[in-house]
Amino acid sequence: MGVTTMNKTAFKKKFLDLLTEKFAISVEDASLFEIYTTLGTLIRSSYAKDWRHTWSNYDHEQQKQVYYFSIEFLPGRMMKSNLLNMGWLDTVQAALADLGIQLDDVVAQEPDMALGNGGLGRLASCFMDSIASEGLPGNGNGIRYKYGLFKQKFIDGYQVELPNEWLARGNLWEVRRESKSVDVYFNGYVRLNKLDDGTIVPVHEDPTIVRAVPYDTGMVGFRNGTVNTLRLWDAEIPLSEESLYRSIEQRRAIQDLTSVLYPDDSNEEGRRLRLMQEYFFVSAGVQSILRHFKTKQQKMQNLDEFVAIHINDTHPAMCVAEFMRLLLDEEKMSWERAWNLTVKVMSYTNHTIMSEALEKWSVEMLQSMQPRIYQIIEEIDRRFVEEMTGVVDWELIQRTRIISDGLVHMAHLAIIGSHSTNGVAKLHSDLLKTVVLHDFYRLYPDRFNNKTNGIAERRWLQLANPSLSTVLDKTIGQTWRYEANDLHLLMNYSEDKAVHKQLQQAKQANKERLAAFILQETGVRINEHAIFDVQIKRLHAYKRQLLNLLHILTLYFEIKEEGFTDIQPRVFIFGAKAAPSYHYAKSIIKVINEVGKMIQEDPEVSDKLSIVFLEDYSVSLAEVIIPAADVSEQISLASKEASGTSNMKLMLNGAITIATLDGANIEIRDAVGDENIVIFGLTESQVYDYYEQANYHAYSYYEALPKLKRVVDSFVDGTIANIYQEGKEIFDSLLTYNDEFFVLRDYEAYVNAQKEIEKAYQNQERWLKMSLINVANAGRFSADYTVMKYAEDIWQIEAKPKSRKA
Ligand code: 26M
Repeated sequence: MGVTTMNKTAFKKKFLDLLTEKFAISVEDASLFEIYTTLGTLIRSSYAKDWRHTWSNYDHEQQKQVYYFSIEFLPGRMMKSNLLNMGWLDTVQAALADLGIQLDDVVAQEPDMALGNGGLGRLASCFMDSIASEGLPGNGNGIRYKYGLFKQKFIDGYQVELPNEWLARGNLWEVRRESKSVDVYFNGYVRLNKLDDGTIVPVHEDPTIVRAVPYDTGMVGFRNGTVNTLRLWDAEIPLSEESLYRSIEQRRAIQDLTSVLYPDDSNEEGRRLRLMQEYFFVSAGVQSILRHFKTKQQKMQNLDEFVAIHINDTHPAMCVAEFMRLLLDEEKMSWERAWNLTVKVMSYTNHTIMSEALEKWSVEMLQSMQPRIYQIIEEIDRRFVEEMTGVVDWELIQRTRIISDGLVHMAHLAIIGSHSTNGVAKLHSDLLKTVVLHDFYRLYPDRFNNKTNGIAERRWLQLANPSLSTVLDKTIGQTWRYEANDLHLLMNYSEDKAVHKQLQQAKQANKERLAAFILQETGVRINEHAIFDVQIKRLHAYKRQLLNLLHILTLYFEIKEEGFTDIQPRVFIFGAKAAPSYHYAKSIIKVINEVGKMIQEDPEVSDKLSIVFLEDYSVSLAEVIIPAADVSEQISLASKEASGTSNMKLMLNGAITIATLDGANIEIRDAVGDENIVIFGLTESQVYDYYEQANYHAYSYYEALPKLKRVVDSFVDGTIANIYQEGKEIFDSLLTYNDEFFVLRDYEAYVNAQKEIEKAYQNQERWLKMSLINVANAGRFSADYTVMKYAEDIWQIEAKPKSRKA
């Protein structure tokens, strides 16, 4: 790569030349956006050769590649991570400084690429970074939405959604590849043509044809010369004859196809456009894989030696049927051979146990939109039932078959049509086997496995937290920058007061940076020496932001009504978007905002407590919040959070976790030990006992605990202004509807756990040691290790031996 040989002088010359070429302007007169565009163009053209080589090497070496199909990708900004991975970051930062430019001002010009809702989309992007950084042959396949996840504003404390036009000023990183376009068929009907020799050929009659045009983005590996491809598809009107006569409505329908990302992060609403999106990127992706494969001198029968397809949640589950369709109808393969290949090629990850999120489509909708795909799914279902009949009992077959009660069950299709089903943390994978997918586990025990999630530690530590990174370099050397487990070297300094001091200073600098940001965004001046207590994740009842609020109100009343004075000052920081149609979640936002206002306007408490609910939580905002966090709130009801990944990011940045034994929190506890995390609340088995015995009575906790009663009453007794309806709604959810997520049950344990946090913080020596141990043990959650496990156990792909650039 020409990249690492780039020195400051050479860079400056290239940069200034390009600025003149592109804009005919001097650096003094250039706008930040012109500088951003110039730098981006230079970056892209500098990895272009590696991108081409990566691609042609995979081909030349006939390497097996994985294609990660995901309806969401959430990379955030890309400029700084590209610079880091190319090995350019320090050089460019210094060169620009010489020219009087701050790199951070330049990178802020880039809009976040927010083509995802939350955990699932961000995980896909962390995986793209790690796959490239491990030199693994892997590509992403998704949708190029015109509008990203909505922008969130608060008006009178209410969430308001605004469109996110992320492409308005163009996108530097993508390359449109017209020549790789494919056609995707919708609607119409299937005629089975019988040929003279008796073979039957299905013909898709009267289809609506949509042209799928790919936009490719380079995924730059960390200093290894690998640049993989993220391929996102856009829908266009085909230029063919008949389309000239398309009605306005038909044209609109095609443009709408890739227009918006659905903003629900768990509720399946079964909308027709969503189903169209799913088939669109599945068909385009699978067609382009097979088209490319056919350019190789290889037999179709050996396809599984060259291609792995990963189904990220059920949204791309139609990969199974589309792959079958192409092998059967286009390649004229026998059913048995095609099916054999399909199961070997496909693998599936489940991301949630919440039943509302399990996708089911009505037979009617799927059949009318995809007549041929529906036929194939029917045949997969028929053969499944036939194969299982007489082998297992009838009820089990009825519960696991793909089509039943007029619905097509997408998870069933994904499991039956693949060789691997994995959960995303140990507990989650166990629950899949014993509860959620137990029936399938009985049928296919060997297909089930765990792959605990991971995070791109380069982004979440090296990029987001330079202050801590510098301390690490000085203390343990630089190897942690590419071998995350080397963070463990920090354990040698767990008692070292000088290192503690440096960690404290780094944290303080990050807290000051966040405080300045908060002042600028909200006008609120927060106490920089308070505990920064952070809960950042989608707003959902099961994640229990409400429990956090009950604790805040408890502190409030202790100060106001019980005369407590010696509490450790705390700033409670929230970042969360609610799905626009999720009424209850929006009520929680409103109430948190009103409580925040009440506290802020009350001088008796405002120097001890404050709530900052930052608008428009995003990847870039997370990069400012996480390094400044002292406390990480991971308080979902045990069994509900499949893994969580903000828990890993916060731990990596030295925050102490207060958590239930849910998702990956359990593995974080195992990593740091009981003394370095605060655990509270019901366990998963206690939750399931309540379900079995149906003996939870929320009201009895309300009655028995005076502090809890005071807090819950405040939602309806006028204590908090402007929440008449929302307060009532929340009050009722707890008492009238018996508190679905056991908030009142876990309240007392949570308040006590918070006291433990406070006590630990007041002993800074102890706190800094805890914090250090968290950083030191976060290496195991690097997505580099996670994707290597996927590569070995599931995809069976290999990296070429590493040639790491210094
Ligand atoms: C469904 C239908 C319509 C529109 C959107 C959806 C949908 C979108 C995203 C449903 C679910 C979606 O994501 C679920 C998700 O983000 N799950 C989270 O995945 C993370 C990565 O594995 C885990 O860490 C989280 O625990 C899990 O909640």
